[in-house]
Formats: sequence, C-alpha cells, structure tokens
Amino acid sequence: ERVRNAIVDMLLAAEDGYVSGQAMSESLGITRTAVWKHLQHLMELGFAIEAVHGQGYRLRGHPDILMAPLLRRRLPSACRLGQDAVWVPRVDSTNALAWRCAREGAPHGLVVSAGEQTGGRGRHGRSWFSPQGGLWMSVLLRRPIPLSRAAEVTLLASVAVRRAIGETTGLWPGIKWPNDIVHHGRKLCGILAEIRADGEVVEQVVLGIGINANIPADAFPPELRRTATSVLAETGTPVDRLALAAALLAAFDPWLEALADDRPAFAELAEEWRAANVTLGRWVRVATPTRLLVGVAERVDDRGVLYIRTESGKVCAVHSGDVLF
Ligand code: BTX
Repeated sequence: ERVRNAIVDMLLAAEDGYVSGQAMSESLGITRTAVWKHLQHLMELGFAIEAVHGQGYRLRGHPDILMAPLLRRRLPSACRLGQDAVWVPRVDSTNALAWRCAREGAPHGLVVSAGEQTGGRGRHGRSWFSPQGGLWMSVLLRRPIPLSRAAEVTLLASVAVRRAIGETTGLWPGIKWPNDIVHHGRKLCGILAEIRADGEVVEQVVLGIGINANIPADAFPPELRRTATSVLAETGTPVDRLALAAALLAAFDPWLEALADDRPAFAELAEEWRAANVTLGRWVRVATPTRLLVGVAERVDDRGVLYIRTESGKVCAVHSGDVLF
C-alpha cells in the first residue's frame, strides 16, 4: 500500500506530465516490472493511466475513493484529520478496522474507509447497510477528551456532516438528536462514536460516519425503503465523496481540538444545530439505556444533553438514547 500510494503521489505531482517507469523504479527502489504491477492494480481500482512509449505514464483520472494521496490533496494543510488514510475495497466494518489500526499504533486523524462493508455496524448491535456507492469512513481520534463531554463528539460530527453535505450538494438535511442526519424524515447518514476511556478521560474514539452518498433508491432493501434515502436519490446527481469527506474533516478538526482543550465546542455551534434539528418541540418517545421516556423534547444544552418534559411535568435529562417520533 505504501508503494502504491507513493506511485499515485508521483503521478499526481507530475500533473499533466509523464513520469517514466525508470524514475519510479529508481525512486521507489523496486523493479520496473514491480512498478508495472502496481500500475495495473491501480487501473483495476479505476485509475486512468496512459502509457506512452519512450515518455512514461500519465494520470488521466482517478476513482472517487479516499486513498491517502487523493484525500490529502483535498484537505487544508492545517487539518490534522485525514492526513493518513487507509482505503480498502471491502471490509467487515471500517470501525472495526480502525480499532485494529489503533492497536498497531496508528496516529491521530487516521481515516479508514471502504468501498463496501459486509458487517457495517450501527448502535446497540444494530447493523448498517453499506453497499458500494456509500461513504463509509471511520476517523481515529487520539486526543484526550473529558468523559463528561464525550457525547459532544457525535453532535459536533453531525453538524460537520450536515455542513459538508450542504456545501457539496446543495441539499441541507436535518439533524435528529443525537446521531442521525435526515432528509424529509429519512435517514441519509448515521454516526457511531465508539470510545475507549481510562477513568474520567476518553483516550481514543473511533468516529464512524456512514453517508448514503451514491446509492440508487432501488438498491435499498425493502425494510429500509421508507426510512432511508441517499444523496443520489434526492438530488439525482452523484456527489464527489472525496470533496464530501474533506469538507467534513476540515470542519470537524478545530471543533475536536476545542473539545480536547476543554474549551466550548458544541456550545459554539448550538445555534446552527438548533436551526437544523428536527427533534426539539416534538412529542417523542426516548429509549434510554435504562428506561422509556415519553414527552416533549424541550431543549438541548451546551453539552448536548437532551431534556424531555414528561406528561407529569417533570423534566428529565437524556445523555444517550434513541428518539422515536
Ligand atoms: P443506528 O443504530 O442509529 O441506526 C441503525 C438502524 O438504521 C438500523 O437498525 C436500520 O434500521 C437503519 N439502517 C441501516 N442501514 C441504513 C442505511 N444505510 N441508511 C439508513 N438507515 C439504515 C447509526 O446507527 C450509525 C451507523 C454508522 C455507520 C458507519 S459506516 C462507517 C462506520 N463503520 C461501521 O461499521 N459503522 C460506521
């Protein structure tokens, strides 16, 4: 993978020019046959590489996948998230793969993504339908976050996702507390933050984001047809997933730093969140880990805690749970 990425980097650096096989083999320390094998593999992944005898190779186009050299070029240099990336055509779950990378010492900001997931996961052991065309990514966060503020990670991510979808597609979806991005009540994206805490400090987070980007409406299984949708189904146009991912990482990066410094994070975005939210003011049922609450979703505080006014007039704070309308 390292060699493959280096080849892509060289081709991208040459812009419209040619890179000779000789130059690649010398700078990478591999044979020209090995260079050719890597180029063939890249073409299988969707890279358009032109070979001209006596000149070398030229990049004419690349697939819309989150390979490290492609993603890095779309990010502002100050963005720490996404500077390292692992892309695989198929995986059980990008969250699971990100944890495996974390165990091997992967750095803060690593982005793991896949063409498709065979065991995509949602919250509470639910599964996430993840065919080709979606944006299935996980970001490894290795910044200490106070445990009491861990819930903000998901809320900040939801604002970043909404902004990124809005900016790249013109579709401005709603946010359903805590982790769904919806359009006309149908789920467009789900967020799954898995945390490793040591005492009162969250040491690592794998932030999983699944955006139904370029999935045709009829590709959803019958049980999801009425509750799920995709960018492609809503706008009729495929979205550039690299642009979408870069926009969301660039937005999220400084918010995460604020959280790690224990500065206001969600508080700064609460207005934007409220303007986009589809939860407040509604009569809801909320399944928390311990009970079922019924009442009006009254407000969300600066830490992202949801308050429900029940029929008896009592106000209950909800730190995590599933909201049903
Ligand atoms: P959730 O538990 O809030 O939602 C899961 C529920 O959503 C499912 O039970 C199903 O009803 C519905 N659902 C499943 N797949 C889809 C879909 N593609 N679109 C809309 N609705 C669906 C939400 O969990 C968190 C999902 C995170 C997914 C990402 S993808 C990258 C990363 N890797 C991984 O394994 N999970 C995350």
